[in-house]
Amino acid sequence: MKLERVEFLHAEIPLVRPFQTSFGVQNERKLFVLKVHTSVGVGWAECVAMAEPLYSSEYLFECQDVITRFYLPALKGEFKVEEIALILEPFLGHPMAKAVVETACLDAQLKSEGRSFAQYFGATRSVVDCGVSVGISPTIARLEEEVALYVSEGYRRIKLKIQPGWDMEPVGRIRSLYPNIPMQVDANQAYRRDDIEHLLGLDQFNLLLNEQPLHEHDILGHAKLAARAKTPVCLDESIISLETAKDAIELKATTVINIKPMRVGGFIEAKKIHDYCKSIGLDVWCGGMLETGIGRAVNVALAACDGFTLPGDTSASSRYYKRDITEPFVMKNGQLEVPTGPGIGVAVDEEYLASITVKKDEYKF
Ligand code: OSB
Ligand code: MG
Repeated sequence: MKLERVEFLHAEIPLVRPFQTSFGVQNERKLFVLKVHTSVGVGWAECVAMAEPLYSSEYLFECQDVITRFYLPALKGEFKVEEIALILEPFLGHPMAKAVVETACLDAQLKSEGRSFAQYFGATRSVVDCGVSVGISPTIARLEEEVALYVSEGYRRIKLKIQPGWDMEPVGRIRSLYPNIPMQVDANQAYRRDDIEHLLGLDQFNLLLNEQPLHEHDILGHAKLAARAKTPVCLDESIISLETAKDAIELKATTVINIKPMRVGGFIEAKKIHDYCKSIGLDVWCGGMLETGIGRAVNVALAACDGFTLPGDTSASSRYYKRDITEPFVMKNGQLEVPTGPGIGVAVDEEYLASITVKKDEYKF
């Protein structure tokens, strides 16, 4: 295929409730969407980088900058979608920026072939199990209310965000209210090696896993924790490629992986991590970044592959937004349906998107 023109759309969508993690509070999603016009048709993708470099080193406007300055010039002329990662490899880092370009081109390609992302991945499920990620609350009572809502809606797994000062007490409270629900925690790197002894306190709560408790570069620290803890350690931020996944597994720093496709440079790399983990019997689940329907659709398609052994952060649109920018993902019986239409399989509500767009740029070849 050949790229002809790329549109960069920036929008803001309020979240249904603030989402607080150890790195900050999000009241709205700053959305950055790529619409690529190619020789085989139009493709869409959503960049998951946040407005500020708080979850990872990437941030929105840097993504647009690296894409316009380096990636698009390098993609001038004919290429195959499967070659994009190799063409962009000399430009170090920025996996989220690379991922959004590759995913938009892949959407255009698959649409032109009449194939869905799920078919492309070789996915076998028609529905995926939903987990939900619950932010840090102002009070334990408020946390109880929010969790009660999600449990009543049918979520099959609860993930609680934690940080120093918000860990044993809220987790213990929710566990005592729901003794049997699958539960896990995520600190987004908020602890340090000195806290390992303290983190062993989580072992009493029968958790599925402890997600990224230490700094993203502290593989050794995670291995030290994993050697002592009963609760499996699950890396998120530290895993940015198949290579880093293999290394962390061999070093025993992780025994479960949160496969967040856009964090590892795109869905092709994410599928490789899935395949590798499946081949060695390691549990994986599909992470999320508060995506709208555009990004969620592809996450759900990937999560439909049979190596995903745990419910993902693949929640319903209503968990995040009053109005999604595609048809909403509606949860039934704790599951979402996998889109079957060509490409991402959902339609972008371009009128609504235009009405919330705050900035629009264009790159012409
Ligand atoms: O660490 O998994 C994370 C959201 C934004 C940034 C990082 C994370 C998250 C979530 C929510 O936990 C996942 C989702 O529901 O999309
Ligand atoms: Mg995480």
